[in-house]
Amino acid sequence: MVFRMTAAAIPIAAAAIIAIAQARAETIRIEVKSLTFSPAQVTAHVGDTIEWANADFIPHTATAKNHDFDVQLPAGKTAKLNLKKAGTVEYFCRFHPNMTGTITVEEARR
Ligand SMILES: [Cu+2]
Repeated sequence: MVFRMTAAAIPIAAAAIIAIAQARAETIRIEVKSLTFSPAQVTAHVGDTIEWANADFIPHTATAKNHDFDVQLPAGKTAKLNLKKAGTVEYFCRFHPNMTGTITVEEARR
Protein backbone atom coordinates (compact mmCIF):
# COMPACT_ATOMS: atom_id res chain seq x y z
CA MET A 1 0.00 0.00 0.00
CA VAL A 2 1.32 3.38 -0.99
CA PHE A 3 0.73 6.30 1.33
CA ARG A 4 -0.39 9.35 -0.54
CA MET A 5 -0.65 12.72 1.09
CA THR A 6 -3.69 14.49 -0.23
CA ALA A 7 -3.59 18.23 -0.80
CA ALA A 8 -5.93 18.64 2.17
CA ALA A 9 -3.50 16.81 4.47
CA ILE A 10 -0.51 19.04 3.73
CA PRO A 11 -1.63 22.05 5.81
CA ILE A 12 -2.47 19.69 8.68
CA ALA A 13 0.99 18.11 8.54
CA ALA A 14 2.63 21.53 8.39
CA ALA A 15 0.63 22.69 11.40
CA ALA A 16 1.70 19.58 13.31
CA ILE A 17 5.38 20.24 12.52
CA ILE A 18 5.06 23.85 13.66
CA ALA A 19 3.30 22.69 16.86
CA ILE A 20 6.17 20.28 17.61
CA ALA A 21 8.76 23.00 17.03
CA GLN A 22 6.86 25.35 19.35
CA ALA A 23 6.53 22.65 22.00
CA ARG A 24 10.31 22.29 22.06
CA ALA A 25 11.01 26.00 22.26
CA GLU A 26 11.66 27.35 25.71
CA THR A 27 11.39 30.71 27.39
CA ILE A 28 14.47 31.71 29.34
CA ARG A 29 13.78 34.28 32.00
CA ILE A 30 16.39 36.83 33.03
CA GLU A 31 15.74 38.96 36.09
CA VAL A 32 16.81 42.59 35.82
CA LYS A 33 17.29 43.85 39.33
CA SER A 34 19.60 46.26 41.16
CA LEU A 35 21.38 47.11 37.91
CA THR A 36 22.27 43.52 37.03
CA PHE A 37 21.11 40.89 34.58
CA SER A 38 20.62 37.63 36.45
CA PRO A 39 21.75 35.21 35.29
CA ALA A 40 24.24 37.24 33.31
CA GLN A 41 25.09 34.27 31.11
CA VAL A 42 22.46 32.03 29.56
CA THR A 43 22.47 29.32 26.93
CA ALA A 44 19.49 28.98 24.60
CA HIS A 45 18.54 27.51 21.24
CA VAL A 46 17.28 29.07 18.01
CA GLY A 47 13.50 29.37 18.41
CA ASP A 48 13.67 30.01 22.15
CA THR A 49 12.47 33.23 23.70
CA ILE A 50 14.41 35.37 26.13
CA GLU A 51 12.19 37.17 28.61
CA TRP A 52 13.72 39.98 30.64
CA ALA A 53 11.79 41.00 33.76
CA ASN A 54 12.77 44.44 34.97
CA ALA A 55 12.14 44.60 38.72
CA ASP A 56 13.85 47.97 39.05
CA PHE A 57 12.06 51.32 39.26
CA ILE A 58 14.12 52.68 36.38
CA PRO A 59 14.16 51.67 32.72
CA HIS A 60 16.90 49.56 31.19
CA THR A 61 17.66 48.15 27.76
CA ALA A 62 19.08 44.90 26.49
CA THR A 63 21.22 46.12 23.60
CA ALA A 64 23.35 43.73 21.57
CA LYS A 65 26.94 44.83 20.97
CA ASN A 66 26.63 43.45 17.43
CA HIS A 67 23.35 45.40 16.86
CA ASP A 68 21.30 42.19 16.54
CA PHE A 69 18.70 43.54 18.97
CA ASP A 70 17.84 46.55 21.11
CA VAL A 71 15.09 45.68 23.57
CA GLN A 72 13.49 48.36 25.76
CA LEU A 73 12.95 47.25 29.37
CA PRO A 74 10.59 49.75 31.03
CA ALA A 75 10.52 49.85 34.83
CA GLY A 76 8.50 46.99 36.28
CA LYS A 77 7.80 45.40 32.89
CA THR A 78 8.83 42.32 30.97
CA ALA A 79 10.01 42.23 27.37
CA LYS A 80 10.64 39.31 25.06
CA LEU A 81 13.00 38.48 22.26
CA ASN A 82 12.71 35.49 19.93
CA LEU A 83 16.10 34.02 19.02
CA LYS A 84 16.42 33.52 15.29
CA LYS A 85 20.08 32.67 14.72
CA ALA A 86 22.87 30.79 16.43
CA GLY A 87 25.89 32.48 17.93
CA THR A 88 27.09 34.21 21.06
CA VAL A 89 25.74 37.71 21.63
CA GLU A 90 27.03 40.08 24.27
CA TYR A 91 24.62 42.76 25.36
CA PHE A 92 24.48 45.71 27.72
CA CYS A 93 22.15 48.42 29.00
CA ARG A 94 22.46 51.69 27.07
CA PHE A 95 21.68 53.69 30.23
CA HIS A 96 24.06 51.74 32.47
CA PRO A 97 26.87 50.32 30.33
CA ASN A 98 28.26 48.39 33.31
CA MET A 99 25.20 46.15 33.06
CA THR A 100 26.24 43.33 30.75
CA GLY A 101 25.09 39.87 29.80
CA THR A 102 25.80 37.11 27.31
CA ILE A 103 23.41 34.86 25.42
CA THR A 104 24.86 31.77 23.78
CA VAL A 105 22.43 30.61 21.11
CA GLU A 106 22.87 27.06 19.87
CA GLU A 107 21.25 25.52 16.79
CA ALA A 108 17.56 24.61 17.12
CA ARG A 109 16.70 21.42 19.00
CA ARG A 110 15.92 18.39 16.83
CU1 LIG B 1 20.12 49.99 32.84
